[in-house]
Amino acid sequence: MKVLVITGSESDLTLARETVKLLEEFGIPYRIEVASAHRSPERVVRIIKEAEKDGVEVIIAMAGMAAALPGVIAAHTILPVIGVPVNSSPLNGMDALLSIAQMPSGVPVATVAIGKAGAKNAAILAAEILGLKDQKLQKRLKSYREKLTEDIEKIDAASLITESKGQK
Ligand code: RP5
Repeated sequence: MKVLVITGSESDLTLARETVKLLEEFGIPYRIEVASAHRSPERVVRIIKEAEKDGVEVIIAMAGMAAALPGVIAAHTILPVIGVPVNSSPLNGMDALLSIAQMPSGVPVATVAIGKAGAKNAAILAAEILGLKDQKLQKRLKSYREKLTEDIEKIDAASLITESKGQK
C-alpha cells in the first residue's frame, strides 16, 4: 500500500473517484477510507496509525466546508499530506481551500486546486513523490505529460471555431 486516500464524507467519494482513477492508471496501490475530523476524530487517528504500519508513503485527504481533515491528519503523522478542497458548500470550496492551505507553520499540507482539477493533481503529485525512487513510475508520469501535450497539439482550432459558429 503506497497511498491512502481519505475523504471527510461519503458525499466526497464522487470527487475521490477522479483521484483513484489516476492512481490506478499509474499502477499505484492505494486504499480509500471515509473518516471525518469533526464527526469521527478517533477513527481518523486510527486509520493514520494503521496506514503508517502498512507502509503508506503519501496521504491524500479530501474535505469540504471547514475541512479540518487534512490538517488533523498532518498533525498525527510526518508522512506527506496532500489536501484537496472539495466544492461541497455554498461557498463552492473557497472555505475548504483556505482551511486546508492556511496551515500554521510547522505542520504543512500540500494544497491543490478546488474540485476536479485538484482531485486529479493530488494523484499526480503523489505519483511524483513516489516517483523519486521508482523509475518505472517516472516513465509513466512522463508519458502522461507527453499525452497532455499531444492532445493540445491535436486541437484543430480553426475547424472548431467554424463548427461553433455554425451552431448559432
Ligand atoms: C465535510 O463536509 C465533508 O468533507 C464534505 O465535503 C462536507 C459535507 O459533508 P456531508 O454533510 O455531505 O457529510 O466534512
